[in-house]
Formats: sequence, structure tokens, C-alpha cells
Amino acid sequence: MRADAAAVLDQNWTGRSTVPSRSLYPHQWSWDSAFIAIGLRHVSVERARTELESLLQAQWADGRIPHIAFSPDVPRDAYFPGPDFWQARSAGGTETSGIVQPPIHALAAWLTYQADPADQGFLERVYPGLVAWHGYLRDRRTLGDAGLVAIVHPWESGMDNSPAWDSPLARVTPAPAGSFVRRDTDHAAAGDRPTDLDYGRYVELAATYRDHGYDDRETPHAFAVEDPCFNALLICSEHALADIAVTLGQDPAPHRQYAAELTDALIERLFTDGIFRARDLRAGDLIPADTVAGLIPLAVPGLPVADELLATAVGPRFRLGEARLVPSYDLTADDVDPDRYWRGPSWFNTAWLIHRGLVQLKQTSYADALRADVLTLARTTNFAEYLNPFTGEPHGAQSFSWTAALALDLAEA
Ligand code: 2M8
Repeated sequence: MRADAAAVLDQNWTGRSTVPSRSLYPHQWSWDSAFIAIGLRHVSVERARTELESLLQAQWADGRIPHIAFSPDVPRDAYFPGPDFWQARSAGGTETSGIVQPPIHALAAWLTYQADPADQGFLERVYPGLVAWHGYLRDRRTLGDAGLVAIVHPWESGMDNSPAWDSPLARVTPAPAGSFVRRDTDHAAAGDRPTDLDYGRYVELAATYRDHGYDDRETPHAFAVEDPCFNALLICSEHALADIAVTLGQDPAPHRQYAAELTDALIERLFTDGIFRARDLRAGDLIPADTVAGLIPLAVPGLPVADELLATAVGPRFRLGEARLVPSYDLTADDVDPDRYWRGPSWFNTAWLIHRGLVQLKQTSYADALRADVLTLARTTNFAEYLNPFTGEPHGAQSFSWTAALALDLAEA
């Protein structure tokens, strides 16, 4: 499995970063690169560093790390929405998208550094960009009044088609179906992917942001949501920034302080019924859908409600220990769909994050079982993008980079 996983990462390596999939996602994606670096460090720490540093070259002057850095070597229409749709460039001139993805990069940088602690130069190079990234989120994306950061597009959650986004998305008038051409359904079964209606809404939200110059003060942001996964990963990454600061002889206190404030706000604002739920800032209430995003705070160090959250993970909604990996959506929900994108299937990145939480909580038997399932399924699915949580049947892309990388990481654990 290790050799095959390393071969997937080799096939998908472009010379300075790794594409998630040669067919479906032929550019550099933000949180994919972070997950990829976490596994790549076991193959080549030099490549893992390059993966993260190339992503930081796509960072904007305002600190945001865009969700896609486009490759000039790929046809401009290979992926939709491509560079001609977004019309955006980084400070260094890379063509990019204008939205973001969950901030797991500082944690990835810290883990990459630990693979070769002799190279403090890497931390010195990435620390300022990572601080600026979190600064963008804190200063421009604290859209509610509780201190949590908000996402302004479903793609920013990384869980694009989550049932949690159905109600806030329903308020968005979709772009007309004929006004754009999807590319994803050229490479993946239409029944596994979001519907055309949802795509029309994604396009409308992104076009509105673009037409306001990606300015968070000017854009009306019809979709504005406090997502538990996004905020939990920001907390994990603030702890990582504190560790990096200590290593570099700088003051970790502001990072620990922000992490503590976010943790308090996460519990105060989003914890209910044994799980974290997303808050719709436009409607002003919690979104009732229970998704795997609500379990990701298990990875937050010292989470005071970890026991209750673990009980939910092993209960009927997610069946940790019985289901394959961890389903993306409540298995008792009427509209759970075990095959459709983020509406039931299991992903390897969420399993990796929950495994990390279980290890921190010293839940060894659950952690070991989940790790074994990741290692088995990575091999039997040919490193699938996602899979059916009842049968393990693969869906989406194969030879998918973060699946290979995170299986490799757990193989080393
Ligand atoms: C998926 O998202 C992209 C848009 O960013 C898409 O559907 O076209 C998600 O699974 C996301 O989490 C992931 O980063 C991306 C690339 O693997 O694909």
C-alpha cells in the first residue's frame, strides 16, 4: 500500500505541487495541498515543503490563501470555474480563485517541519504567510458577533454539497443553466456529483463576490455561515502557530489566546444535541442538519465537550466503528444518500482528522479501528476520492492525492 500510495503522489506531482486528481481536479487546491504535505513528508520532506511554499506563492496581498492556484500548463477550460471565470491573481501573479478553504495549513506546516526538525529555515519562511492568512480570516471574515469566522460559499467548507447548505442556498437565485458549462460531469458520474441547480447557485454566489472585487466589506454575502469544521481547523492551526512561534523564539501567547477564544465561541455558539451545527448568519439560527463537520472539533486540543461528541460519533447518526470510515451525513436522516457528494459517503480526510482527535483523547481502540479501515480502504478502492459508508464501494476520482497521502501518514503512525 505504501509503495502504491507513493506512486499516486508521484503521478500527481507537477514539479512544484500535487494535483488532487489528474482528471477531475487538474490544478492546486488549498486544503488538499495541506493534507498532501502531511503524507508527502514521509516520501520526501523536500517535496512536502515545496507543496506548502508553492501554495503560499498564490497568497493574496490581503492574506487570503485562495482555494485554487491555477496551473498555466493546463488548458484554461479543463476545470470549471477556471481562471477566466475568477479573473483573480495573487500578489506574485499566479492566477487563482477568489474564495478560500479550511485553514489546516499551519498544522500541515508544523507536521512537515517535524519530519526534519533540523530545517528551521522552512518555518521561518512560512510563518509570516500563515500569520497573515489567519489575520485575513480574523479581520475580514468575522462576520457575526461571537468571534467565529464565516464562510461565504459552500466550496469554502470543502464539503461543497453538504445538506447543511441546502437552506442557506435556497435563498440564492441560480445562474441560468445555459450560462456556464460544467466539466466535472465529464470525469465523474452525474449521480455522484451536485445537481445542475446547486451548480447554478454556486456560480451565482462566486460571480457576485467576483463582481464586488472579492471585497468582504462590499459584497452582500447572501451565504454567510459559521462552519464548525472550518473554525475547528483554525483552532488546531492556531495551536500549531503557537508551537511554531516557540520554535522560532517568538511569542506564542497571541496564538494560544485566539485559539482559546475561538474554542469558547465554538461551544457557546454551535454546540447542541451532542454535536456542533453550522450557524446561518443570515437566518440567524443553527442549521439542523448533522454532518461530519460537526464531529471535526474532536481534533481540537482540550475540547471540554469531547466526551459528548464522541458519544454522538459512535451513536446511530455516524456509527463510528461500524460504518466504513466516518459518513459525511447523519445516517438516520431521511435524505441521506450514501453515493452522492458530501451527502452521505465517507471521505479519507475527515477520517484522518477524527483519528487525530481519537488519538489525542486516548481512545485507542476506536483510533486503531479507524486507522485500519483507512489503510484497507485506500488499497481496495485504489485511493478513491470517497466511498459508500455501508459497502466501501468507491466513488468520484481514483488515484486521489489526499487519500494516498493520508493513508501513508496513518501507515507511519
Ligand atoms: C471538491 O471541491 C471542488 C471545488 O472546490 C469541486 O467539487 O469541484 C471538494 O471535495 C473539496 O473539498 C476539494 O478540496 C476539491 C479538490 O479535491 O474537490
